Amino acid sequence: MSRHTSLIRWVEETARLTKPDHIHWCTGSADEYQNFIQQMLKEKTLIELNQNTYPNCYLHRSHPSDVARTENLTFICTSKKEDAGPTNNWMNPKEAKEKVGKLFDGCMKGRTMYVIPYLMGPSGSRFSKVGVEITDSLYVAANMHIMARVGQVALNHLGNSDDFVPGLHSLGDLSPERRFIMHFPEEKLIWSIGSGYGGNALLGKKCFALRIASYMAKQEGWMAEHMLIIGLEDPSGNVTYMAAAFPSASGKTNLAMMIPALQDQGYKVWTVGDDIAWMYVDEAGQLRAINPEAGFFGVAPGTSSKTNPIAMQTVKKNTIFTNVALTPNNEPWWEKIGTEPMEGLIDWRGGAWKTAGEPAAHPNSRFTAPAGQCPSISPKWEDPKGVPISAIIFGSRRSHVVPLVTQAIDWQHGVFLGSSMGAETTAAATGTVGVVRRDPMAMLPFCGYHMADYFGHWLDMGKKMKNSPLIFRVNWFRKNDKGEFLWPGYGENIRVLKWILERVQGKGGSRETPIGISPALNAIDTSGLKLSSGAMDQLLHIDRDGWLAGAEAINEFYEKFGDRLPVELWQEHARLEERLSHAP
Ligand code: OXD
Ligand code: MN
Repeated sequence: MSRHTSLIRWVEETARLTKPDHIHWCTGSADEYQNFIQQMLKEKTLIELNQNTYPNCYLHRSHPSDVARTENLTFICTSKKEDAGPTNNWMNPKEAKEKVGKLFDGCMKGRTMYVIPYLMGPSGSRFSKVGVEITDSLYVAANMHIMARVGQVALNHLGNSDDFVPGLHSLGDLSPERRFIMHFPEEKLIWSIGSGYGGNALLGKKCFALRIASYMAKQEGWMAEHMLIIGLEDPSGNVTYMAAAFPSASGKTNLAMMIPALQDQGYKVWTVGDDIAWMYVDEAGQLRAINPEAGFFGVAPGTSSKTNPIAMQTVKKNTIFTNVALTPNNEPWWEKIGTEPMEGLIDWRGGAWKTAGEPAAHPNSRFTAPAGQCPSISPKWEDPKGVPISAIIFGSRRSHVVPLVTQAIDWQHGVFLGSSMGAETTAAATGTVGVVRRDPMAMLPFCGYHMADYFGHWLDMGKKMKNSPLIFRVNWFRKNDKGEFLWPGYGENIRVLKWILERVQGKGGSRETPIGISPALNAIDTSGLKLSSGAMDQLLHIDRDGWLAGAEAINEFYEKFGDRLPVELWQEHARLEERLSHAP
């Protein structure tokens, strides 16, 4: 099928190592997808959902120990340890290949090896890149059909070049003891074994489009970021594009598909992407972004026709659900879907749901759905040139201290805000949920090289831009003394986006504060919004003591990087402390 010699050589080498019974080259066709589905139904690794209400939708249940990304088993294998930096697990590439190579030896015996050429990014874009995933998981092959552009389109893009990112994946024996997600950025190579979970196994997503791509981006002068991309249409019909970084499971898909509360005023949100942005500076000095993915791999729990009606419509057809619960009517169900759990509900493990307090759907249960069928998909989502980015937003869950919105003073200060962002952990990765950790630019688990060099790259990229996008920090999750959310979130977040848009347009009332530029009193449009009394003051309040403690936490974090941390960030840190010390 392929005339690409280095690709064929790699496939042959891999087959010699993994010893599959059969090799299947994926074409990416609709027939092929249906064959995969039929085969999984036969093998009982997929359950057919109600085809009247959810046509072409299926449910997959993963192994109960394989339900989220495993950051502790994820490695960056650079030849020098210091190039992976203090925030990544590191293994020497030779040692990694020996150790994990043994696990791959014969791992596909009795199985079929699927070779999946795929394109990340729109067809015809010079910013799109080719990956080839080899896997022994049909579930992975089917999901890749949705998440990337698979088959000939990728081989066409490759042309005569051998510039593709190889990714070898096997389910192995699914044991966490023999689970490794390995990245070799210097060779642009991925090896993943022992997990079938999305972020560990759909290698185009986190492994290529973030970890390997961030390394390539640093070398080649572009940016690979954990960001959604939206177009905000204003009442005049103008569309302004924004990119926003939030840690996993913190509402990115909801924001990307928001139905704005201020629809009556003429605002509309267009979805370009919900998870990853590849960005570059064009000839005119404008930052532009493409969405490298072709589908959404979204968190199901909490998604409802109230919180995200667009996602609910998007997943009504052609969707693979993973680890959600199943109703007696054969429909998917999850916590906060908008209906009460019913008699006869089957939980994500496949047993009758009865345990009070135990969720029926796994908290990190997911849907995989084609982006093109999303009702709010932007007409520009596959524009080969990408979309021009006017604002960059950093957000995370913080119950206290961090205000609803703050604008950075300039690009350098914005890089400081992003690099020092703290976030409460979520169920998207294994480990404790709800503890604050530093998650710079929401990239902590996804940066394929030394994070201090990554900050330096951000600073350098700013210098290449003529009109760099304005940078903002947002927090939808601030709580009052009773532990209740102060801000309603979801569609109401448009009120914050409206202020951001006004700032981009050189309008929007503002005031200087020790931590950056805040909205002036009444600058956030709260028309028609019932907030409890004093809530807006609390939402925008600058908690001086909290920020002083925060500055100390940033200090500790920055110290990890030693003298590799760009001096500009220490300058910003000193300025923050200085401004706080003079604050009333
Ligand atoms: C995701 C994640 O799946 O960030 O997008 O974990
Ligand atoms: Mn993500």
